[in-house]
Parts: sequence; C-alpha cells; structure tokens
Amino acid sequence: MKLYFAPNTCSLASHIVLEELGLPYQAVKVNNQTKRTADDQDYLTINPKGYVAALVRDDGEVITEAPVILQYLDSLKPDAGLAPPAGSLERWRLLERLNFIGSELHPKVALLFNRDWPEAVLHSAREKLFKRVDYLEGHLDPQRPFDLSDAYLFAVLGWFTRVGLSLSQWPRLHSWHQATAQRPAVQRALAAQEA
Ligand SMILES: N[C@@H](CCC(=O)N[C@@H](CS)C(=O)NCC(=O)O)C(=O)O
Repeated sequence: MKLYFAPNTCSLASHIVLEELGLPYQAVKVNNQTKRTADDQDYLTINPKGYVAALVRDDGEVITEAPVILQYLDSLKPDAGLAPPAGSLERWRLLERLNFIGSELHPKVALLFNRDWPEAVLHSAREKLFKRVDYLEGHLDPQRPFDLSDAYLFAVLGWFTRVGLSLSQWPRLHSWHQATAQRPAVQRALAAQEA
C-alpha cells in the first residue's frame, strides 16, 4: 500500500491512521506545486484530482478523499477501535464528525492560506470558522477514545498557526491538540512527513 502525501496537509490524517493501525505502507511525497512525486512520477496519473492524499492499494486501486481513506484503513483492522461498528449510533456520530471536519473546517481554514482573497472574504471565512470551532470547544468529549475523526481534526487544527490564528483562544481544544501531538503514532507520522 502506498500513501501519497504532502507535508503539512490533510494527508497527515491518513498518515496518522496508518501509524495508529500499524499497517505496512510506503509513504511517497508529492510536490503539490509541480504535481511530481518523490519517485519522479506525474502525480496526476495517480490521482487526476491533483490533490493529496491518495492511497494506492497493492492491487493498484486508488482511494481518495480523506474521510473515505480513513474508513478504508479502519476496515483493514476493524478491531483496532478507531471506529465504532457500522450500524451503531456511535458510527453515525463518527461520520457526522468526519463530515463536519471535511466540509465545515477543512475548506474554511484552507481558504485562509490564500492571502490574495479580499479582506471581506477572509473576514467572513474567519467568522464562520470561529463559530464552528466554538461549537467544537463546547462539545469536546475528553472521555471519548481517539478515533478516525481525531486524526483528521488534529491535521486541520495544526494549520491554525500557519494562517495566523492561535488555538489558545479555545483552551480545551488547545490542550487536546497538545495531548494528541504526544501520541506515539502522531509523532511517527509527523516525523515521516518531515523526513
Ligand atoms: N476533498 C479532498 C480535499 C484534499 C485537499 O484539499 N488536499 C489539499 C491539501 S490539504 C491539496 O492537496 N491541495 C493541492 C491542490 O488542490 O492542488 C479530501 O478530502 O481528501
């Protein structure tokens, strides 16, 4: 299995889950500007959508879209506890969280990377983002075991400082992010991305 990734992107979520599950994989870095891979392929031939992450199975099938890659990985080791059983209410809650991160957080933080947008657009994105993060701050359940959505949330919250925001405005999320950074699998994924 190969994970095509770019450092400091949402592909970190898939990297973390691969490490959490202890699955064998090869990580291949993609230059998101040139769309060339570290092993000198045209990334567009692997994922014509042009963005990371992409997971290539040993049979050559390519899986994309962060929430889908994460659930696919979980399906390879369903007893690892990174997702509640399909059909359970907790599973629907996990899907809600994955969708919330993918549609309400990820694109809004990503938009803030582009400083060329007019300030009115950036301001509106920040305002909406802050409402979503306030919601998270109020609903964080420190008792819930680490799951797929946490890997994704960790990656997206990690962009805050890079777009000039400080997570310390949300103390519970800030502590959660710091504690999650200490998980051995997260440390391994971060080190692999920076290598
Ligand atoms: N819907 C996609 C979004 C992936 C995405 O936004 N990837 C970004 C990095 S976080 C990327 O590679 N952007 C480069 C580009 O669009 O050219 C997913 O869930 O995987």
